[in-house]
This record gives sequence, structure tokens and C-alpha cells, in this order.
Amino acid sequence: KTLKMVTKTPLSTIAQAFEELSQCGTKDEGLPLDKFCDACSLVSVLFNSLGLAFKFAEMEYVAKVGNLVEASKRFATLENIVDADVGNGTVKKQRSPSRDLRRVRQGLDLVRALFEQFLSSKDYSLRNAASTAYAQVCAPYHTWAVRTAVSAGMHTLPSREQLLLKLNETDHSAKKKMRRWEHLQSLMTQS
Ligand code: 1PW
Repeated sequence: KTLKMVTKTPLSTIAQAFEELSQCGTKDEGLPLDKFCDACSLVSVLFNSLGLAFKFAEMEYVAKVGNLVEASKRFATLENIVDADVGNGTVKKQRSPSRDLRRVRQGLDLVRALFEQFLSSKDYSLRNAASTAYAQVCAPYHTWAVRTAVSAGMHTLPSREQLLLKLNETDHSAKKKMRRWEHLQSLMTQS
């Protein structure tokens, strides 16, 4: 009888963290900000696996998550953040917690859209998947300069096989974990 290998990969760690998070919140209390930040921090591994050209994207994402960690000393839930900034009229103000929250959610949504593309076909290149996901989720909110830098970066993305290797996944195992992520979409669209 062969031993079944139980390997924890970045994708399984992330999927598990968000599954646990989705069980934390209740309708009335809202999602706990500290746990949300913990789960979000794990996602930077994915950005990191995209290569040097996306270092800036990773740093941006990590900085916003860091701001939210700071905010978690004052706010208990995601809903508290949004309520406070709506009340103060600061939802659009740079570095306001709700703006940073919006950016981080957009990052998560980007990964979700990328997975969706990735799952849609076996011979879909990472570059095509990422370009489509980016165009859908982020491009409408980014400046021309950022969009140009991102489209240049797309040419440097690793291949599908290289990415899977870096994440210690096979096509099959990655798909299983990426599907777990899809279920968590409702979490991202609340409040
Ligand atoms: C596995 C994930 C694959 C995704 C591949 C595509 C890479 C996406 C590149 C995102 C680039 C983010 C660049 C920065 C954007 C800034 O304009 C913005 N920051 C964020 C995090 O959106 C500035 O925000 P701010 O400070 O004006 O509120």
C-alpha cells in the first residue's frame, strides 16, 4: 500500500485560509479584518511567482495589505472600514483604509479571474490568461502608465508549466485547488 503524500503547497494553504475565513463571519458581525489580512498576505506568494517584471505589482499589493493590518488595530471588520470612510466621505482618498481594501479585493479578484481563465483550457498560456483577467478586472481602474507597464510585463511571464512547477502543482492538482477558490467569490463581493 502506498503512502499518500500530503504536501502543502501555496495553493492549498491559500484555499484553506479563505475557506476558514468564509466560516468566520456572520451576516450581522461582518468579516474579521485581522483574519482577512492573514489570508491576503498568503496571496503575495502568487504575485511573487510571476517573475521580476511583476515585482512592482507585488510590492503594491503587499503595501496595501500592510496598511490594512495597521487599520485592523482600529477596525474589527471589513464592514467597519467601509462604514467609517463612507461616513467621513473618504472612500476615494488615497491611503484611506476603504480605498486600500478596494485595491486588495481587486488583487484577489484578479487572481480569481486568472484562475477562471486558467481552468477554461488546458493549453491556455499564462500570458493569455493573465492578459484577459487583467483587462477584465483591473485595467479599467488603472492609469495609462500602469496599463502600459503591465502589458510589457505580460511578455515576461513564465510559461504555464513553469508556473505550476514553481507552485509545486500539476495541471490536475492546481485545477482542484483553483476551484476551491471560486467558491469564495461571494466573500469578495460582500459590502
Ligand atoms: C497570479 C496573479 C496574476 C496577475 C497578473 C497581472 C498582474 C497585475 C498587475 C497589477 C499592477 C498593480 C499596479 C499598481 C496599481 C496602482 O495604480 C494602484 N495600486 C493598486 C494595488 O491597485 C495605486 O493605488 P492607490 O495608492 O492610488 O490607491
